[in-house]
Amino acid sequence: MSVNQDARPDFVTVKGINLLDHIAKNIDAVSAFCPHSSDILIGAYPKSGSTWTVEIVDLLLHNGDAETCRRAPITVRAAFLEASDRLRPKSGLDQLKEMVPPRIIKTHLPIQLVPVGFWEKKCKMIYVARNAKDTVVSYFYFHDMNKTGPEAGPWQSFVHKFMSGELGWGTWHDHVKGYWREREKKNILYIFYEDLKENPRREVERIMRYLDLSLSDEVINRIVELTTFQNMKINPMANYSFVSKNTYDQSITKFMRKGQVGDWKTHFTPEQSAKFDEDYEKKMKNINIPFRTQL
Ligand code: PPS
Repeated sequence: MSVNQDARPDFVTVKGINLLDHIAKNIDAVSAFCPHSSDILIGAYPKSGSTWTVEIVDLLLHNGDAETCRRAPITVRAAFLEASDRLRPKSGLDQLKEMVPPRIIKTHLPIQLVPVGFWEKKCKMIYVARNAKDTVVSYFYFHDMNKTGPEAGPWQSFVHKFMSGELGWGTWHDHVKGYWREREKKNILYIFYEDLKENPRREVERIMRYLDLSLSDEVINRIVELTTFQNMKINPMANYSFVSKNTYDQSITKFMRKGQVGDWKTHFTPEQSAKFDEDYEKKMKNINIPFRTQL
């Protein structure tokens, strides 16, 4: 483990993956975590739609009851597995001790760092993936407003860091490939941000069936409505307005920023796009994950 001594939180490399230093310190305890078989794990590379998926799952588990799902901030309703107590009142692991299964657990860890207990207990896991170009744009803005991690720096160099795996939670390419390869063996439901945007009802129903739930059309329609970008953006229990400005400074960029597919087109120059695509082809060869960069 190599430690960066800079004052502002920086990354520490754990088994080849960059993690924020306070999360890296937690990782042995996280690896030893033993879930309950009814716990539901939601995984994603950062900025790929994990908040959206958590909100859908919480509503599914509570029969689409909006009031119940506003009982607490989303960070309380779903534990962030690897979070430390440095920036939150409690670490993810301490929070889990106080929750009653079935618990919703969110992680950004790549599959090789997921505690084996999840596979041993055959927990259900939903992995949400988003196309690389929109993910890097969202991640760039997030670095600007997230005061708990390194600064974004210029866009051009940020894209370079994304391609070379220097950002938190490692390379996007390895992340999405790792879960894709294991999805059948480990019974992971692999969903796409773009599919959720295209046909949210279809995807909510897929998640519902995977969770062995059967809800009425009326309830499903309500869940779809409650989890639109517009509605989540104004939901104080989902839009992260509950965290302090020292954590997320939303006067810079909102957590619920744009929620679009294809926003990358307003950020990449044609040259940047061509270079990114060339690198993508190399890293994603021999695997066919049906990502879409536009609808
Ligand atoms: S985090 O910080 O890694 O947990 O972020 P994550 O929640 O995974 O991803 C944040 C992006 O998802 C967008 N988002 C949504 N898009 C569409 N519909 C809904 N309901 C929704 N909820 C969150 C959010 O706006 C971030 O994307 P960008 O492109 O930055 O807007």
